[in-house]
Amino acid sequence: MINRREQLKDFLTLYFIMGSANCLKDPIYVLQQAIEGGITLFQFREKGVGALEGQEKMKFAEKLQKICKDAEIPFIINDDVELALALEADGVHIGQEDERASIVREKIGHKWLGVSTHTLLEAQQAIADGADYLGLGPIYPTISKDDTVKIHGLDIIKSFRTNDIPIPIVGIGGISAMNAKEVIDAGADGISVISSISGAEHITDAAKELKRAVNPTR
Ligand code: 3NM
Repeated sequence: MINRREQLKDFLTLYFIMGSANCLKDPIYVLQQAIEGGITLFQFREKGVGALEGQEKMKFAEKLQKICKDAEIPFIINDDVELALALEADGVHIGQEDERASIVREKIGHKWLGVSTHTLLEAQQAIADGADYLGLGPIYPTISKDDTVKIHGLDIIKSFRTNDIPIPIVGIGGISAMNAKEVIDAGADGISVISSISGAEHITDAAKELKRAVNPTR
């Protein structure tokens, strides 16, 4: 049997995050093209100006989930535990400002739980609370999240590794095909991106380029 954590680590290689506010083109098309380009995991993050709510959000999530299911790409929901339970999503991702990780863990049972962290202390707490993987950022300046405070650079990834953080970590924030390899070389198990895929002119090519950068042998 495949170890659940080892399996998750592979899925984290090229982790695409998107909501309707991030897309220049039809989000359905964007996700389909991103999958064709080789993304390994998808997070539905419906935030920002004009974000869908209630039934509309649910219907939209269902459509994206179906596309992921057909392609065997795990489907993770940002922040909205009730939606994740209603849709039987594969996991939930939360930030420090969201509901406490230990409470989310209780609610979601064995679904994957990702937590955004910015310090070693936050990481240790997230692990104690039951996180399966950590998001770590912003590594570089980002245009996709306006409440980020400090740019951490690669040093934070290295420090998580030298302090033996035992669960997979993904770098996030300003990652592109130009800098993705150095994020992996610093010790991340994968990269998560919004704009370098959702904002690309040629989405499939952009995803392929990122995949080559993080995973040159496959
Ligand atoms: N979380 P892009 S940075 C959603 O630092 C998110 O925790 C961050 O978007 C964090 O790939 C970020 O376009 C935005 O830079 C990532």
